[in-house]
Amino acid sequence: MKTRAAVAWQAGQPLTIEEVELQGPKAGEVLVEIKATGICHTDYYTLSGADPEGLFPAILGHEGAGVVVEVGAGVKSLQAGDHVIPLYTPECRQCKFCLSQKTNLCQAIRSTQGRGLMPDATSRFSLNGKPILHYMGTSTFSNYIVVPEIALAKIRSDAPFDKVCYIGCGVTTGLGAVLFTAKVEAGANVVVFGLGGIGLNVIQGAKMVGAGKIIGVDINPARQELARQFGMTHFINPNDVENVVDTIIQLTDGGADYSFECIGNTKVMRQALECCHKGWGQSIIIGVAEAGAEISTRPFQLVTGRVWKGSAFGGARGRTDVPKIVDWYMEGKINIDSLITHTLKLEDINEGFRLMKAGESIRSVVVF
Ligand code: NAD
Ligand code: DAO
Ligand code: ZN
Repeated sequence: MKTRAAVAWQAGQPLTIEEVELQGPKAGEVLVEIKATGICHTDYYTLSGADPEGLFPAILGHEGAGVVVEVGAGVKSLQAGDHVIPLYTPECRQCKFCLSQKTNLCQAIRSTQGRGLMPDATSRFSLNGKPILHYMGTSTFSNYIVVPEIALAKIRSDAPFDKVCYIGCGVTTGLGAVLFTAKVEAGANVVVFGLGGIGLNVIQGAKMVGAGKIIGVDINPARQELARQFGMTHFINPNDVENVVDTIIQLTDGGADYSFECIGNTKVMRQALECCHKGWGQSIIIGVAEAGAEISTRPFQLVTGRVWKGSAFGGARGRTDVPKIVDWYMEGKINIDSLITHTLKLEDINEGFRLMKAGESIRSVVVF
């Protein structure tokens, strides 16, 4: 079949809208009509050429929601008409990683997904006979996609696609880092570095669990108002204080119980660790730093009890946790609508990237 898609031909170039050839689902695969997709910072990171594993030509996008059109042989858990969110972190429930219950990093299709291919090591997308690669196993900038069954979360059918698509990455990454990775407890003091599409969801998660002080740090003062609506109690603009770490230590009587780095800046990662409380403070790295970057601190920071952790997709097990997060949205327990600042047509997808780069949007959503 043919599908409309935004194709990334090479790093640094705008996407172009094409009628792409899409092969149907093979065994264990599912054809999905994508109804809406968010544009995430990570799509920009890959398109910019900064991602050393970025492959071209490819169809980017990893934050979508849609409807199952057809299932391949052997698919048991889904049928045509089911509403789904594609998962760039699948959940096979059989690999060593899934069975460990210690991580959400399912490895069942990792090697082919990392090469932009389906599990049989081929692409379902092509144009003029030449293959176009998948991206993060999802490629939600295409109106129709083929995805392995283990990379689809089935969600309730009354949830609006143009809002819950954001649960496919940003919402789950932020909330999950608080709930699943850090397991923040009520009353804990939390510091969030970077108040963008991820950081605001960390704030929302911290508020949800009843955190004490929720301190936001951002160089963009315009982020303050929305962050306060989501539960931030104190704001620090690093440009207005002499030393961010000292300011946080004073505000929290010795340091944060939990800090979250939601920028991808290795210098800020160090501040996020060093503002943590001696003896128990934990710092969670969410931001993706530039290729080859390294983090540093004095080892004594760790000897004296501070803990450095990372979080991918919020530590969420997609098929298990994503439907629950959709329920929370539908029950009014979390706010997504205020974070979706722009809704665009596929033809205007490059405008979505411009808005992100200019810091003018929190989330732009493309509706097909
Ligand atoms: P964003 O651009 O919307 O937000 C980043 C925020 O950081 C902005 O408000 C910006 O003003 C602020 N900022 C920039 N430099 C700063 C500094 N030096 N000090 C303080 N604030 C600063 O980005 P986002 O969509 O929220 O994504 C944040 C990061 O998370 C990116 O690196 C992205 O790739 C990564 N990410 C990680 C995962 C994961 O699973 N770990 C998932 C999605 C995104
Ligand atoms: O299992 O080795 C692996 C890789 C899992 C990829 C997890 C990606 C999370 C961070 C990238 C940001 C995604 C939007
Ligand atoms: Zn697995």
